[in-house]
Amino acid sequence: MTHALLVIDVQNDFCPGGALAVADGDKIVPAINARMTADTTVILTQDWHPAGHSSFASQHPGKAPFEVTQMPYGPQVLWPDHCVQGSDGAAFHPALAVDRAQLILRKGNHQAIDSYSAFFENDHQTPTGLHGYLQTLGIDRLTLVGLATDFCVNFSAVDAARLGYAVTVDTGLCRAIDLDGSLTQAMDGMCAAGVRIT
Ligand code: VGL
Ligand code: ZN
Repeated sequence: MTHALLVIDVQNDFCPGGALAVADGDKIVPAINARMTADTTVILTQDWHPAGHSSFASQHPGKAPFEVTQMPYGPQVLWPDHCVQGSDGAAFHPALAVDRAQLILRKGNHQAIDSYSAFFENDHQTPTGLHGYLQTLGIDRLTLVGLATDFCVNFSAVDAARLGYAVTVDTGLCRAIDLDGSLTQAMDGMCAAGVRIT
């Protein structure tokens, strides 16, 4: 088996009613479940922050959610508190077929650094371990779906392409935050990295 379906961050906080709700984030769940065919290796990622994480605007006096600040590793969008470890918001959407997953990869668990990508934290250096896992299994083709198109899906897809995987992002099974043109920028970046967009 050389292909895996990588389902990014389909969690309550990214769905309507959640702390960092993505419009229609919940609408993609049935179609994602349908893509988990019997012959597909399914990997889920889960945004998983400690309380008071450095990506939260609440930790930066004078800053509001969705403003950008400078971190030691580069610019960082500041978010509402979201996906706090063990909270309901961090749980997967209740309709997601979690039992089909072979691996659940948690990311963003280090206090001082955010991690959009499933492969590297936002310093683009600290690995999550996913590359080693996929290599060990001989997986070389990835299909990415989930939330949000312009952040965690985008960063994961670009990193995967750079690591040499054949990457497809199925945008019908993704939804975006779209902050100040971030979706257009993400699409351009993914195309430039050689990601196939369907
Ligand atoms: C995400 C912002 C902050 C995502 C995670 O899953 O796209 N976006 N944390
Ligand atoms: Zn996050």
